[in-house]
Amino acid sequence: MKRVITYGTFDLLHYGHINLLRRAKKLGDYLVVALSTDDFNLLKNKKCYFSYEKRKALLEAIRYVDLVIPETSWEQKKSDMHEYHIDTFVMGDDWKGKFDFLKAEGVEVVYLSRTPEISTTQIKKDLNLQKK
Ligand code: C2G
Repeated sequence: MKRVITYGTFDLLHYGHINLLRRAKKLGDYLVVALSTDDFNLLKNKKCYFSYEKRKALLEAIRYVDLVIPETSWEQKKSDMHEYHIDTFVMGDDWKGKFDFLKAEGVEVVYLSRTPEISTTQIKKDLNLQKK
């Protein structure tokens, strides 16, 4: 059973997120998503539209996702690799190189290409433009 993990905020869930999750799952048999909590998002300077609980419920409804855990800090990744017996760590390539240190924990580190043109920020901008 090959176990994969990825991290993120996943607010206003869109097809870019789904493309990432689908490809991440393809790298193994079991996909863990570490979902940024509302408090951690404040640290990331991200203002979420949906609360952690709502974002978690959306992710749990995705066929590729097997487990959602809270991401509460930048520092938890190393221990997560051992606690969840992870074989492969996956992130979009906007993070390329940033998490290579996890190789020292014995995991494969994979950066997958981001889906172009779509982002939560862009969605918010577009919706704002349509405001009457
Ligand atoms: N993503 C993607 N294509 C997009 C948008 C996002 O592949 N068009 C990917 C990102 O690269 C990331 C994942 O979807 O791997 C989640 O994106 P965000 O919610 O924006 O995650 P982020 O805020 O980058 O959080 O500790 C790591 C952080 O929690 C990552």
